[in-house]
Amino acid sequence: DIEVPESHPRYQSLLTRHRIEDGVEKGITSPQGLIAQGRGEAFDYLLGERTLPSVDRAERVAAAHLLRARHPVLSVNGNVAALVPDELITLAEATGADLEVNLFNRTEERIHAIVDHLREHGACEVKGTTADERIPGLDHERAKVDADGIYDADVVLVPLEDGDRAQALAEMGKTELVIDLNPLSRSPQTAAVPIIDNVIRALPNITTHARDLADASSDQLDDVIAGFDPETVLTETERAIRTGGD
Ligand code: PTJ
Repeated sequence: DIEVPESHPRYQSLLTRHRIEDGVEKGITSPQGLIAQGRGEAFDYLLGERTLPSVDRAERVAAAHLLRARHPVLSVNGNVAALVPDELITLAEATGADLEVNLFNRTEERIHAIVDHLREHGACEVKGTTADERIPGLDHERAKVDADGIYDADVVLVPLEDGDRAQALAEMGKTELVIDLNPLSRSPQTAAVPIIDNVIRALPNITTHARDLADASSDQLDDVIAGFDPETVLTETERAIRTGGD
């Protein structure tokens, strides 16, 4: 393990990088995950490495969707498994969501490595190994999902998803909650709830909102969801990136 002094101005960023490197070494994260992380870091830097107020609202709406869902699923890829394994499990517990490993560069080896990794972190059940259904409109490997997981879900949280699959899931009628630091990327643009934030900040904050809303009635959850406009988040984050302000 590397030692990064907490006083270092880029402490969080260095720690994050180290987790991704570690993920690649363990066979959890794909080498392309390093490139994705670099891209994400650039956007995070431009956003001021903070959760903007409109994004915090989106995270509350995401929590309401997960609590309101018939069958919520958190999709797990090689980057989030390396970066936020504990936070994924905590959010799944707080909202009653399933965890399902679903990869862009799918290999059985990496699926199993991620399932084992999440189990080591305390997850009871992790889906993604059955792969007995297909998302229509995608090529074979990327279409694979579990029949009793993402295929059946009505609400799916997809952190760092590629645009094609985000669109294909939306076309199946699923409510998509997309975490992606790039507001210009196609996946947050097709999402019901675009969350333009680092997964490292987004997941714990969605959990905080879920706990806060735990006793809310269905009507109260619907009110949280009804007032939400995804365009506002995309516009405000893009403006913040361009101007360095809120
Ligand atoms: O493990 P796999 O095979 O499923 O592959 C996962 C990656 C992420 C490698 C794959 O889906 C991929 O190549 O994604 P892209 O097309 O590079 O897109 C990743 C998006 O996530 C980019 O828009 C990044 O800006 C964004 N991103 C990267 N790191 C973070 C992030 N968003 C939020 N938090 C981050 N830490």
